[in-house]
Amino acid sequence: MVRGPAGAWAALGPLLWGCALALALPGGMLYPRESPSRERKSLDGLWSFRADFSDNRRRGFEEQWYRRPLRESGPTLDMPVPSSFNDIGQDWRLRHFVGWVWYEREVTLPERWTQDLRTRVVLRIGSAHSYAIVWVNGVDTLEHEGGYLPFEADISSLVQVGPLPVHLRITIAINNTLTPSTLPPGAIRYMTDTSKYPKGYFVQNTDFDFFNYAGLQRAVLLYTTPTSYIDDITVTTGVQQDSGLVNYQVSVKCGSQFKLEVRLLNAENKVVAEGTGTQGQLKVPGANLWWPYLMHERPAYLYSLEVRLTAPTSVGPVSDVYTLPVGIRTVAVTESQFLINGKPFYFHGVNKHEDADIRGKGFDWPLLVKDFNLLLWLGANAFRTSHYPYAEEVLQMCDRYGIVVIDECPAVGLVLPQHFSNTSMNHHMRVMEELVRRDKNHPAVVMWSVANEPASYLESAGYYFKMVITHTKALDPSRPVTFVTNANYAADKGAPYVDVICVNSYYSWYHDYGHLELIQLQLGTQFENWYKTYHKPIIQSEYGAETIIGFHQDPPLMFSEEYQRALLEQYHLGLDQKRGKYVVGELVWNFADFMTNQSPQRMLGNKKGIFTRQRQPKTAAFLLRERYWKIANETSQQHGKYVHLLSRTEKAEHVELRSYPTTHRLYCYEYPCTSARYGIGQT
Ligand code: BDP
Repeated sequence: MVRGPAGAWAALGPLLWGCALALALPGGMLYPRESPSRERKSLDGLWSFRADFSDNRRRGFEEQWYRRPLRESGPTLDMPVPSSFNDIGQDWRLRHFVGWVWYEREVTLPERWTQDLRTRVVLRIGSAHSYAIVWVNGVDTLEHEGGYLPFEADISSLVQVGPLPVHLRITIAINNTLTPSTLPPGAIRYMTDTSKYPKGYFVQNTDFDFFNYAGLQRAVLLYTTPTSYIDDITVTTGVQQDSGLVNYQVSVKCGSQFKLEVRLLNAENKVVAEGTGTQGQLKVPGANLWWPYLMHERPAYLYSLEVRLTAPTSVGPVSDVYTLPVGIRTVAVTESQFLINGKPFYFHGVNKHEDADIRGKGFDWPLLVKDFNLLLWLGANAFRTSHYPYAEEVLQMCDRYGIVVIDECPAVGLVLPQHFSNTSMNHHMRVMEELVRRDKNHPAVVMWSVANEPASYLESAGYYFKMVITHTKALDPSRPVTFVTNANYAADKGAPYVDVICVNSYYSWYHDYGHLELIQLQLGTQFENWYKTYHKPIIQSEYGAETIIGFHQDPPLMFSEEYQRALLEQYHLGLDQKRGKYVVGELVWNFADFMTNQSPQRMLGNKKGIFTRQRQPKTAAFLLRERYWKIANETSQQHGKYVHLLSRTEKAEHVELRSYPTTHRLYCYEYPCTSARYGIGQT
C-alpha cells in the first residue's frame, strides 16, 4: 500500500492512494524487453508507403491493397519509421493529407521463431495515429483506435505454418481523420460553395494548437515470448519507517500449473528481496527511494524486479523472464502540498510536445537525449506530456533521470457540447485504461491528467469528468488525478473531482496584451479564487509568450525576447508570493517552439518555446535556468548544497559554479561538465 510514515503526514491530513489496480482491459502491455526468454526484432527503417488520394479515400479497400505487395497496386514512396509522414516529402498534398495512408514492410523471420512451437510471436506497434488496421500476409489481424498508445497481436498462428522460411508482409492502413468522438476530437467540413471550392472539397477542423502529425510515429517491432508467459506486472510501492515496500501483482497466461518467482535487485545487481506467487509484498530494509532530480543526492534510484515464470506445457517445460525497473516512492496530496516520499515537492519544469523538424512527431533518440540534456541544464524537475501520451522511451528516461511526469491523455480540444457525449466518454475511459495499463509502473509518473482545457464550464462536463476521473482513480488508486483547466474558477464543473488544480493563464498575452504590469495582480487573484473555492494545491500548468528568437526590443514589446523574459519574470514574482503556501508548481509553455496548423496567429508554428524548435536557447531559457536551480537549492533535501553552473572553460578542467548564496570554483573529473554532474553537494 502507498502509505507513508504516518506521523507527519497524518497531521497534514493528506489524501493517500492505495495500491489495487483494477484494469478493465483483457491483457497487459508490458514494454517489449529482451530477456533470456524473449527476443526482439525491430521493424524500424524504410517502409513502402502510399497515401490514398482517391476522392473517397477508399480505393485501397476497394482494390484490396493488402492482398498483394503494395508496389503491385501502384507507385510507392520510401517512408522512414518511426516518423510522421507529413514533412518527409516535397508534395504539399501529403503534408496536409487527411484520410487513409498505407504502410508495408516485408520481413524474414528467424527459423526458430517459426519452427519452435513453444515460441509466441507478437507484432507490436508503438502507436499509429489515429485509426489503424493491420494485415499480416493479407490476413486482417488487428485494429486500433487512438493515436498515441501501443497495440499488439499474437501472430504465431500466421507464422508457424510449416517448414519453409517464413516471409511476412505486414500492411498497416492508418487514417488520421478526427471525429467528434475521437481523442483529440475534430470534424471534417465539406465546402459546398462551388464558386469557391471544387466538388467534394473538405478540410479537417480541430480545436487544438499543434499540427496533427500522423503515421507510424513510434517503434514497430516483433518480439517473442514462450507460449506460457508473463502477461502483465503491476507494481506499487510504499515506505514503512526506513523500509521500502514493493507490492507486486503478476498476471500470467498459462495452464493452472506454474511456478512464479520474484527477485528484487538493487542497482549493484544484488538481490535485496525475494518472493513467490502472483502477488505479494517485498520489504527492502534501508531502501534507496526514488527521488526527483535535484531533490536528493542520489535521485532516480531504480531497482530491478525480475519475474520468472516456469510452467509445464505439452511440448516440455518453459520459463519466461521479465525484468521491470522499479522506483520505490510514494505520492500524496494534502490541501496545500504535493508530497513525494512525504516531502513537499515543487514542480519547476516545462510543458513539452513531441515535435521536431522533418520527423514531426516521430520518435528519435538523438532528439530525446538532447531534450533531456536541456532539461537537466535548465534545472527542470518535471514536465507534462502535453497533450497526449509520449513514447514509452521518454518515460523510461524520466525514470532514469528523476524527471517527474504529469501524464496526459489526448483529450485536448473538447470544446463543444458533443465532445461530452456518452460515446466520447466511453472512448475516453478506454484511452485512460490503455494509458494506465502502459504507464502504471513508471515511478516518474506522479499524476494523471485526463484532459487539457476542456469546456469544463458546460453543464455536461460535470458528469463527464466525474465519470472519467472516478474511473481513472479506480484504475489506479495510487496516483492523484487532474485535468488542466482554463475555465473560470466559479464556473468549472470538473474541478470538484480533481486532486490538484492545474490552471493555465496567459495574462498579458491573450488578455491585456502588452500590459505586463497587470500580471502580478491578475495572477494573485487567480490563485486566491481557486484556493478559497477548493482548498487544493495549485499548479500553474501553462503561462508564456510567443517569441521569435533574435527579435529584440527594449523596452519590451510583444514577440521580442525581452518581452518573453519580462512576462516570465512578472509571473515568477506572482508565483513566489504563493509558492510554499499552496502553489506547488509552475510549468512554462513551452519547452520548445512547435508546429501548428497554419493560421494568421501562428508564424511557422507556435513560438512560445524557451528553446527554438532546433533546441537553441532564447533569453528566457537562461532566466528559467537561474530560477529553477535557485528553487532547487531552496527546496531540496540537500538544502543550500546545490550549485549552479555559471560557465565552463573550453577544456573544462574546472568550472565556475555558484552555490547560493556564494560563488565557488570547482573541478570536474569528466568532460563535459554538466550541471547535473555538479548538482549535488560538491561545494
Ligand atoms: C493553451 C493550450 C496550448 C496552446 C497554448 C498557446 O493549452 O495547447 O498551445 O494555449 O496558445 O491554451 O500557445
